[in-house]
Amino acid sequence: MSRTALRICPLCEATCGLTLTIEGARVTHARGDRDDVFSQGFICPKGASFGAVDSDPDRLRAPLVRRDGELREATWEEAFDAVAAGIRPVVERYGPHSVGVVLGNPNVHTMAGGLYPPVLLAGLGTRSVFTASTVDQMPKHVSSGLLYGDANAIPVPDLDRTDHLLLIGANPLESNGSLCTAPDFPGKLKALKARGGTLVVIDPRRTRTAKLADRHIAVRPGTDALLLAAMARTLFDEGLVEPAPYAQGVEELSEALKEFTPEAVAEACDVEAGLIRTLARDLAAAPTAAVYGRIGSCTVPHGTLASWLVDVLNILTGNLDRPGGALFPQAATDKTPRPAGPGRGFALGRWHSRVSRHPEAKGELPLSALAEEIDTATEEGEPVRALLVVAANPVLSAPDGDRLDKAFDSLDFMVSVDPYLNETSRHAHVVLPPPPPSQSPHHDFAFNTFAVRNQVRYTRPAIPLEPGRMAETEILARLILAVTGMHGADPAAVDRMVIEQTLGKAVNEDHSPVRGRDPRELAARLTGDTGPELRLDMMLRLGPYGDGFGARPDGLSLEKLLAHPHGIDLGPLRPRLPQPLKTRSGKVELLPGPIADDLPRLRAALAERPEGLVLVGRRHLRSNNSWMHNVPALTGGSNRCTLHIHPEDAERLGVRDGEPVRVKGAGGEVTAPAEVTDAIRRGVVSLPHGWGHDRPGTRLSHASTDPGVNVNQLLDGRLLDPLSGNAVLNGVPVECAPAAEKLMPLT
Ligand SMILES: Nc1nc2c(c(=O)[nH]1)N[C@H]1C(S)=C(S)[C@@H](COP(=O)(O)OP(=O)(O)OC[C@H]3O[C@@H](n4cnc5c(=O)[nH]c(N)nc54)[C@H](O)[C@@H]3O)O[C@H]1N2
Ligand SMILES: Nc1nc2c(c(=O)[nH]1)N[C@H]1C(S)=C(S)[C@@H](COP(=O)(O)OP(=O)(O)OC[C@H]3O[C@@H](n4cnc5c(=O)[nH]c(N)nc54)[C@H](O)[C@@H]3O)O[C@H]1N2
Ligand code: SF4
Ligand SMILES: [Mo]
Repeated sequence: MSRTALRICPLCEATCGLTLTIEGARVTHARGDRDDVFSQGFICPKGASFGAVDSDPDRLRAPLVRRDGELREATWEEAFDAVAAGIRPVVERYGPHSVGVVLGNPNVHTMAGGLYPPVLLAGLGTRSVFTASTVDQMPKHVSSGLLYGDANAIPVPDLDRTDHLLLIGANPLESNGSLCTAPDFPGKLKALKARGGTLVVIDPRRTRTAKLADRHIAVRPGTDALLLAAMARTLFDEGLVEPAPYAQGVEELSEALKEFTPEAVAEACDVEAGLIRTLARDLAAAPTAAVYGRIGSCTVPHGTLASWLVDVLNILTGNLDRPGGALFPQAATDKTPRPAGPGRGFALGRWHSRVSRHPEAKGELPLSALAEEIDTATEEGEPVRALLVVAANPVLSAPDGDRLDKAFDSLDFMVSVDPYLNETSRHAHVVLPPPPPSQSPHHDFAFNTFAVRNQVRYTRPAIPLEPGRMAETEILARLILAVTGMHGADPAAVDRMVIEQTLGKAVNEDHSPVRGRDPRELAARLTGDTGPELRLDMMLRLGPYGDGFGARPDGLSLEKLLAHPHGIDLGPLRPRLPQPLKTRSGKVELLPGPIADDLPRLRAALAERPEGLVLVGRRHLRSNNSWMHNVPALTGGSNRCTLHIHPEDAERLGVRDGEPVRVKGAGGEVTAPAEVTDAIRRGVVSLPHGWGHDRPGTRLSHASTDPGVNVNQLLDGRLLDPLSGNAVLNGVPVECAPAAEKLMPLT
């Protein structure tokens, strides 16, 4: 007997609705849900393998606890006892900052990850917080914080309506999009072209996305900020700047960009000055246009400046906040919008990391600094002695995994919340495995705030929890209790506390639909089968489309959402300014102080020309960072850990297709097979990340048969974008030689 159930796909940011076929307790098939209000039936090869990902036999079924040096299966009770006994003494003896927290990428793909980490961090009171954001999009948060006063106010290109799309360092045909949640991104790009629009792609590789483009510019890695600055300069020089009534600092911006003429940047970027002018003119001339930058523009030395310039170009051409341009989505679980007006602004560097004095950004320290925060003693403060790792695999995903390996081994205590025993979790004293996605409820707290269309969807677990399993929401609630000295309390108390606090605050807010009401009366009205559902109901009802607990009877609630299993469409993106602004001026602040202070560094880059090869990354459609190489259906073919190298470079170095190449960077050396291809520009080589599954003590039976190498071992962890603390993962100098030859040391 088979049945079907709906499940939003958690395997990338596109959030497609899936229809799962279920036999017994197993997903045997996945297809796109044609009635899904957002994805309308789209599915990619990865989503089609949902069943294989879900039922991977290597997924842990029970907690592991280290005894006599070995990780062994244990009961949940034993596991949480061990967590409390391991963490509390560290907090009590060395203070809260001695407990580090690492939050990885899948937290934005789970309900648990959306609801509990903020409570965990507040409860612990630690400043030792590290997340995947600082190997990813932290530059964008910082530029948004500075421009708009809100680090989470990230404008999204209006893919369905734009006339002109400029993509920088993004390859949505493989990644399916990021900070731009759009099911069928490839189809949307084709539709743009079919309606007469223009697609421009800036990428040192001729990617599948670049092949679709009307114009592809193979920029020199790491120089996008210069290129974008010269485009902005051109807009000023040629009188193409549109008035921006909500912005301040246009004159100052024009002055600050003076030196960045197309001629001045052309050589550094390796893009002709005339072409840069054309790019700027085309952008200005399009009826509507959107500039969008992603990983390739963020994970570079000038990541924050490039991220800022992306928005500057949208603003100067009048495309920010207009249909067809780049707009701020409004998610159903956003906080009740407050009236427009000056806010508190965005602060950077309120504290610093202990060892290298990196400024915090958004309350986080650079993931690249995690190893030194553990393994280096200083006069001031305590090192990190215990670590809670939730859905992260920094040994492969962050720079210098070998050093992290050693640092993790030196910890007093480490907890991993992870379905796999992998390169990182093998160091833990306790591993707490969440159930597979089919057994978890789903709502996209994070991605709906980046979606190209406002919509809301919720799916309950497609399969009931197997005996012996614990929902990840409950795992995290119990973890919070165990590490904050409340071990053994009812996990529902965590949800009750959040509900009480949130409603208590809402009834005192002037703009709230529940102003003046009794929070207990409101709490009693919440519906849902679980704590997380009650919280979702509360957020929906207080939110911008909510029923306001009766104040707006037609509005959203969980009950209403459950009655719409394929979701509720909330319409296209709409102009929202000035409401989202939280700057002190109440305006878009075009040239914020920290940005102006960073411009001299960009000026210095005008003269930089890398002499040798530089390394960039790449993604493959059937993969996802470090944790999907264990599913046979998704590996093989072109999804391999090879070094892409241009034929001319290969010939010069004596490197032959398929033969091993030694690659050496400032942080170490790896050997990978060469894949000679002219789809990469000369002087650039590419390795994908997330590989290197050859470490002992893991349980990844398929991944370890074709382990690949860890590209991040080549990186120097000290190389950061200073404003955001984001790791530099692209445009890194390397040396390559056939494996038999000896490499010269890097200078
Ligand atoms: N060189 C280079 N390095 C990169 C990048 C790059 O482009 N180049 N990209 C960077 C980017 S953008 C990111 S986001 C990071 C990602 O780096 P991480 O945040 O470390 O994410 P993953 O490598 O995907 O590892 C995710 C971990 O979560 C576990 N997991 C999977 N599903 C779940 C779940 O439902 N619950 C829980 N609790 N755990 C789960 C997996 O087993 C795995 O251990 O990597 C970064 N590293
Ligand atoms: N299939 C798959 N999908 C994924 C992931 C995955 O691992 N696999 N990871 C998910 C995550 S965590 C994220 S953050 C997103 C990322 O989503 P994207 O940003 O779209 O990711 P990539 O496919 O790595 O595309 C980055 C592109 O930047 C180019 N690039 C490198 N350096 C530079 C540079 O200096 N300048 C310019 N202009 N371009 C440069 C690279 O050649 C590459 O083509 O993808 C998500 N989706
Ligand atoms: S595009 Fe992303 S969300 Fe959609 S089916 Fe593929 S992996 Fe899942
Ligand atoms: Mo990411």
